[in-house]
Amino acid sequence: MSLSRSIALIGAPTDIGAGHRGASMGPEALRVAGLAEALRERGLEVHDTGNLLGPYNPWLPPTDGYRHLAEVVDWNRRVMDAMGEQLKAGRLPILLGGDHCLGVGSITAVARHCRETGKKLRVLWLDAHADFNTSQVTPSGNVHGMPVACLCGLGPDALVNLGGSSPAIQPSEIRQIGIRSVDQGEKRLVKEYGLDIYDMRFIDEFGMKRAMEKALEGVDADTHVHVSFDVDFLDPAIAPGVGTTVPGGPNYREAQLVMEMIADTGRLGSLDIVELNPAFDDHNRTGLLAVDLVESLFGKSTLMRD
Ligand code: B3U
Ligand code: MN
Ligand code: MN
Repeated sequence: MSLSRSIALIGAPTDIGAGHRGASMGPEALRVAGLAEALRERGLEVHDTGNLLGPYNPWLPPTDGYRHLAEVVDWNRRVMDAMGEQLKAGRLPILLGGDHCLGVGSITAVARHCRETGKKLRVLWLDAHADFNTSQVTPSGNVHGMPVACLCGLGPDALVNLGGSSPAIQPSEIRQIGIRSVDQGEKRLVKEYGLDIYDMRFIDEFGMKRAMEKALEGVDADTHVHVSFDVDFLDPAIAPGVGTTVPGGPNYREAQLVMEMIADTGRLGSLDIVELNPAFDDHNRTGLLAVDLVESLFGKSTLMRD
């Protein structure tokens, strides 16, 4: 098992890239739901590094197709540095978002770490949305709808080049699972860039097992697996605590299977938990569910194996 036994929690309390306020409360909701304790229970060493500090949300309309671009860049730089520092120290960093615009900083750090250590990278993007918008095609200007495009080299220079070179990742390094909401112009870009997507249609037809087998194809001993877990991936019936619910997502059993199959690879190297929005939640139900699923991601439910 290559999994680091030492975990670092990094809180990034911001909703700077989102269309609803409240994801800024995500890190605390995950702590209150017992994330650190649950991981310790798994025999892992957990260092909660606390929350990063960044600019407040001015809640302005978009300019030139982006909302709060300068603040988004600022937060992402802090996230990139914090994730990079923990990876360097040999810890498995867990980013507690915060909205999904932070995936740019997080995954830029992970990609750089992989280049430096000669590892292959596999990003598993669990989400209702493809997050592949640009300033030209975005319906909202919200940067949480753009991080995958930015990572693939499509977006504002400051985000695309956050780590000093572009693109941060190749489209062939990412697999998207659970997708069911893609905007019109975004669809064209996703096809043009050849993203490997296991959408709800695929999951309905072939099942989650097949989707995950395909998404994990090629993951081997030299692979660093990064999971970017947008909580709106889950069906809103079980996970109401997100800003942008999309009906028809994975149910509890399907979500558990996703986590278990990733755990079975033993290659998890880093994780984002993003878009948890306590302002929309019911007594932290979604936060508790996220912790439950993360436990499975760290091997809790592979009861029959060890
Ligand atoms: N695709 C839409 C909505 C959206 C994307 N990501 C989330 N919502 N969470 C947009 O605004 O880009
Ligand atoms: Mn997302
Ligand atoms: Mn989403």
